[in-house]
Amino acid sequence: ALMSRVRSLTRLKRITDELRSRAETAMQLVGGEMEMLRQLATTAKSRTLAYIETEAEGRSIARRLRTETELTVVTEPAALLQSAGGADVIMIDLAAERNDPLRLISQLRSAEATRLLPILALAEAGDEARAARALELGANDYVSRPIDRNELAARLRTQLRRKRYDEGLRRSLQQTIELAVTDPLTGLHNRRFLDIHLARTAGGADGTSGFALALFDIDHFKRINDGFGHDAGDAVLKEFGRRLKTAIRASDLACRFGGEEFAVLMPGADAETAASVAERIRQAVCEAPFPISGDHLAVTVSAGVAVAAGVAEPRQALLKRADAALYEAKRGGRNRIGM
Ligand code: GH3
Ligand code: MG
Ligand code: MG
Ligand code: MG
Repeated sequence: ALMSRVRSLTRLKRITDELRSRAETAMQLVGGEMEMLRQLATTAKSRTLAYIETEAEGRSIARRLRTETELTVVTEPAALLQSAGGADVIMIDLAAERNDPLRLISQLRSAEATRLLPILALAEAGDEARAARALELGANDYVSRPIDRNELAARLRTQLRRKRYDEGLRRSLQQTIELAVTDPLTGLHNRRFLDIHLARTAGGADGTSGFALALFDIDHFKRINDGFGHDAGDAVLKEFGRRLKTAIRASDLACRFGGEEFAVLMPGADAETAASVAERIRQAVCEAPFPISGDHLAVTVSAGVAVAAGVAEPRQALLKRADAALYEAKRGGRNRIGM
């Protein structure tokens, strides 16, 4: 049982260390602070879901933990599996004869929704071997009968603290990743995100289905900056981002490529489809002036469209062709689509 406890704790530490290191690296990338980690103290009452074989003992445990957690007792494994996702901690009675509590632990560990939920086992007096087995299968800790109320409460709190800490790490990692792939001005994805997607589209399962890329560049954008100021320029970029987003399908990926250049990745699109999407965007820009700081600015955009020439084509080559097509559109007089 001691060895199993050590192994269980080692496993936990590995997961948390990995998570912390990723969160820290990500934070450093965007120059953020580990603020999330300092805000982990929380007073919200925890929810514990317990699978206890007999209702009488379930009631007794619930009564003794009343001030500690909001405890819901179920006497059937199916009921536990059904609502486990909403709990903070799971308690499992290893003495439950009718069903196989060890199997229940395995099931919780293999389901996505409960994979990381803290599991606290209740062991029979003297049945350390079974408790050890529970730890090996993924339980985080156990308490032996006769149950000492304070020990149970303390072990419960420990699991809860760990869960909140991990959740904090996970949240900050998630937020940092979103920041790292989002353009702050337009709220669209940025070039980093597009690059990741281009690489995936190349190597992914749908690598054989074609896709198209359209590059957009606002026409004479320097004149807008020069004539109306940089803030007006920024507002034009925002408005363009909105119109771009409105004109594409949910499965298309729009991003700010850099400066006043934008890109749309269209999975599954052929040349004709891609050209018509680009044309729709061009029209959405020129058909109505941009309402910017009391003015109405006439804005136009040019685009270059390229269709992936098969899985083998390097993504840089595709980008180059789209850029060349864009250059042709500019040379041809702007406010048009190049292919
Ligand atoms: P054209 O593309 O039609 O050839 O002309 P252009 O005037 O748009 O040409 P160019 O691509 O050389 O100019 C882009 C300008 O966009 C230059 C840069 O100062 C401005 N710019 C780049 N990023 C931003 C930004 O985030 N905000 C603002 N306001 N301007 C930006
Ligand atoms: Mg440009
Ligand atoms: Mg240019
Ligand atoms: Mg331009």
